Amino acid sequence: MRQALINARIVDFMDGKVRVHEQAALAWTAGKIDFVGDGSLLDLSQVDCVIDAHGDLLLPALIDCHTHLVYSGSRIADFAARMNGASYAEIAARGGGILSTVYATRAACVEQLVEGALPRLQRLIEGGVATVEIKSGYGLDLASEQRMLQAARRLGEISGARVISTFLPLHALPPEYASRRAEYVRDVSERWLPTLMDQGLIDHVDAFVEHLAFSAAEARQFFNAARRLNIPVKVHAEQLSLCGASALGAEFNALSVDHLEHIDSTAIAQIAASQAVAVLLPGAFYALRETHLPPIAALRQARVPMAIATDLNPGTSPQSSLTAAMNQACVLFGLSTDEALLGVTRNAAQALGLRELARGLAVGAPADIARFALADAAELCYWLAGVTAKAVYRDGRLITS
Ligand code: DI6
Ligand code: FE
Repeated sequence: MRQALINARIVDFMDGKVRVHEQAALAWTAGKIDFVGDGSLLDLSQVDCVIDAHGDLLLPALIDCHTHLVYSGSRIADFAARMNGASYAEIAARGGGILSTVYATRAACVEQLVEGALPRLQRLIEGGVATVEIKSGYGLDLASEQRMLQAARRLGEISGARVISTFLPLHALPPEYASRRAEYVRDVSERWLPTLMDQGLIDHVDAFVEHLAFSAAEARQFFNAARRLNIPVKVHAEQLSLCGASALGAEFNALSVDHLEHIDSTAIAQIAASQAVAVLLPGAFYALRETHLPPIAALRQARVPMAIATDLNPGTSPQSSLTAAMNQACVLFGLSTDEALLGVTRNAAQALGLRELARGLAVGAPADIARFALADAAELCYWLAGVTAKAVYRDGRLITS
């Protein structure tokens, strides 16, 4: 069946310049775009289902390339403690923080994980998203990491969104390995990774490189194991301090290096010489009241592609609107609205290794389309709390309206 959206205003910005094509139409068959352009050139007798867009904007559906949206339990007490002056590290030391989410997540079965995460995913989709990356890392034992990754796969099936799943065992050291760090890194690299990969549960791997998490040397050991299995790498890099994570990312040809508040000019040159996308996570910067800004001007000058993601997680970025993250990237980090648009489409696709999606609304590309009843694409960045899409299609199938 061939479908088309007509009377649309199609926003094209894949080369970095935003243009709006008025009176445009978009058609697709079997999930692939086969026409995009002047509405008068589309032969409607060759279309089975015509939808009048009534002048709405059509954009490539948005891509949230960094989330931790599968988890159980609540971190509201952590938030309250932070608002009373406690730091993220203090809260972790007194039993809150990542490990409290780990205990709650370990106690949940796959169905409970799915039930808890689905409303968060649904809100992302309602905001225009059709592709979401979901990380593990709150299980931290083989069976619980497996359940998290199974929940991510299941969420993709239920919601219709394209879910990319990332194995993140180096997120926090689980208490049962407290005095056995080296053994933990070896177990996740040599045993858990191949096991979960065999089960088809892993698309990418990631590691949280930070003083309060894992060292670059520990992450290197894990990434070497991933390389042997041909699994692409991503890395949580220089969020709270400069730890050599982006250099490690460049060394392993990472798809992306994420956070980067504390990256320096040497590391920027290293990632600029690699394929890595710089994924900016302004939600965590905002929620933690960070003050050390990522060096956007230097990243821009080095022509490092920049993406924006929610980092949706219960501890440091409780937000399920990607357009709100675009607003934060503009207001807090100084991105232009055009940069923010590229950051949730083309560059976010690149950060997930999704070449076809990086082409945007082009003939032959997947029909991943977001429809917004807005006057101007920059309005996606304008509203503090984000905007809602009128409809979202993934591979030509409506996933919300
Ligand atoms: N960086 C973060 O900010 C989150 N994870 C990560 O690798 C924190 C996750 C949490 O506090 O639950
Ligand atoms: Fe994260």
